[in-house]
Amino acid sequence: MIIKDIKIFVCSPGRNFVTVKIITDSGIYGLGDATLNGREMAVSAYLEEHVAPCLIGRDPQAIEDIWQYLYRGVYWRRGAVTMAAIAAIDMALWDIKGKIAEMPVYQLLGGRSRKGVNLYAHANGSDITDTLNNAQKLIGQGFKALRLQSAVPGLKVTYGVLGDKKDYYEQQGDRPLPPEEDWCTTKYFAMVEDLFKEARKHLGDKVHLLHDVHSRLTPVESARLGKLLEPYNLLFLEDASIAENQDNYKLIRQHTTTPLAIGETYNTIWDCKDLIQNQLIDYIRTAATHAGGITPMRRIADFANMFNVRTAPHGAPDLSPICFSAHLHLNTWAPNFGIQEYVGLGNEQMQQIFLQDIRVEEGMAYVSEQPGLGIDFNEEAAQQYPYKRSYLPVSRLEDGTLWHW
Ligand code: GCO
Ligand code: MG
Repeated sequence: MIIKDIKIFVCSPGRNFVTVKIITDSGIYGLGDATLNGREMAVSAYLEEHVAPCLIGRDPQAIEDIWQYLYRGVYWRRGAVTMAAIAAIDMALWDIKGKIAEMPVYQLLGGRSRKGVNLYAHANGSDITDTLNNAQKLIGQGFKALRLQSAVPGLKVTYGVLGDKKDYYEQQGDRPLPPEEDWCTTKYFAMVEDLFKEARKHLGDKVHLLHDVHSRLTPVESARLGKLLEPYNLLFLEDASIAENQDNYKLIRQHTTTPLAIGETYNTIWDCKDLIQNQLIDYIRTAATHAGGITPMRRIADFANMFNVRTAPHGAPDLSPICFSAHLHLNTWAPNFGIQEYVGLGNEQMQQIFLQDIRVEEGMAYVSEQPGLGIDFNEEAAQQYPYKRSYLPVSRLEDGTLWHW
């Protein structure tokens, strides 16, 4: 069997997705997600111009060799664009291998470790009451873990909370330039403890609560926040500080027992090596699409397992359903799986394009039993929703200084 053709699709059913389809001479094909929000066309060009020509004629079953060829072989290692491109190829090859073996991918990884995958849903709100009302609705739908985010009084926009806008695309209107948001740590601290105090009062002790800081705090501020939230028993505090310098987390860790999670922007195991081996975090949140595919996600999971770190893959709306499927296979297998972020199975247009049979019930997702990843891609439907240029926002402090978004 050889790789006969590789097609790259960029469609926008509400938001942009980059999809790779590897077609073999036997007719079997595989699908992968290469979406990099705000930089989609860079990955698409990388795949089209630099990756696809090198893979035509190769054995699609040599997943490991192809991964090494694209990572080690090119000299220019790592980086978000490169790793999203490699990720999509890797996912598509696992999909093909599963179809050849007539087994779902989780079986190829080592088989089932659990009956279903625990999810956490997002409860966002324009104020604390609104967030808690949304949380109650999700609890009513059976969710047992919730990420709580609430707008910060006095700021124009707060990450994770879009008010009446359904996504960041709508926020940009017809002028596709990065929207500008503001940040003030003092105003945030004035809100955040009340959010969790009220949440425990109204939602009780049984529901798991999580919170995303989206890298807005310095390490010492993160340490203070972790301590402040200890009484409310969070499942984890996500992205408290940027960890380009992984040592930042030593300071945070020394001061708090609130569990820590990070990793949604990481491209390789090297980005989290020190965090994991020094046990500075509790959950690693890498995504198959941004960390190079299923092959390295499996390595990260095994490495993390040695240090009592659990996996909690990123599950934002800017990862395609193909990535979500890949995560469900990894999560069904990984002995140290923790929890999966979940924002629904996509809008109506997405459901016409990405065809899947994932079941979500009572806050748990159940992986497809179809051979491979168990997801299909409707090319004609995708063509109806062409790419639209768009950006993620940027963030500035109130004096105008550019800050982490
Ligand atoms: C999360 C996230 C996302 C990101 C987005 C950026 O779900 O935890 O932080 O919402 O902001 O994926 O591309
Ligand atoms: Mg996040």
